[in-house]
Amino acid sequence: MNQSVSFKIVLLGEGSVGKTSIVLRYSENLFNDKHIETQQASFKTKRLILDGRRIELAIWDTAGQERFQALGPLYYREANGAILVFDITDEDSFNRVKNWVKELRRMLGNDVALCIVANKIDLERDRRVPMETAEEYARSVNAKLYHTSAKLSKGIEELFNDLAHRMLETASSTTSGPNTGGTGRQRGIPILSPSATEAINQKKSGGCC
Ligand code: G3D
Ligand code: MG
Repeated sequence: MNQSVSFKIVLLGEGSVGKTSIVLRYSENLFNDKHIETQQASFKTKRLILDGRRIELAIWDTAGQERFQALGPLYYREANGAILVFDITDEDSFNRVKNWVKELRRMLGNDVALCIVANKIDLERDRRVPMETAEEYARSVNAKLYHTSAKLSKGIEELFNDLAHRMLETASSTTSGPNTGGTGRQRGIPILSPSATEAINQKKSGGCC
């Protein structure tokens, strides 16, 4: 089998939209009804095989900095994919996603694969963001819209699989070599900084996060 390819994925969105729950559901198939205190900016790794290629996803969750408007480029730099989450029962959270899209496009260009995620679809009766509005918006910014419920485990696997496919395509279509993205980012090769590697090792050895 080919060499393993690593991608960095970041989760963004207002506090309480379900970012940590989505990561937890995908990485450990868990849902925690009790409030999940995100402890530090942390990431989980997930390995999968797609089209015969070994893929390693480094999935970054926030440490709750979004509550203080304190998430900056350090968090999302070098991301190959971004998952922008809103809560379908909260219109403000949808507007916040629009701001993130602008910022990511400005800072990372078009090479970053954007997924807009309408989470908490199990609360359909309290929906405040019409599905068509979200679909139309996603199309207008060349992002894909996904409908998920971390609680009921709906749409999560599809979200990450689809994103992994898209990142793989972007990496493969790089004609000038894997290291030379227009934004100067590395694409389709290991993206782990020494500190990130340390974090992984910590996690493997039962460390926090
Ligand atoms: P965040 O990481 O974006 O801040 P969390 O969000 O994952 O911490 O989730 C915030 C709250 O939303 C949590 O409830 C969590 O259980 C709930 N939640 C997350 N995903 C879903 C979902 O798909 N459906 C429903 N109904 N709730 C969800 P609490 O009560 O602990 O604040
Ligand atoms: Mg969180």
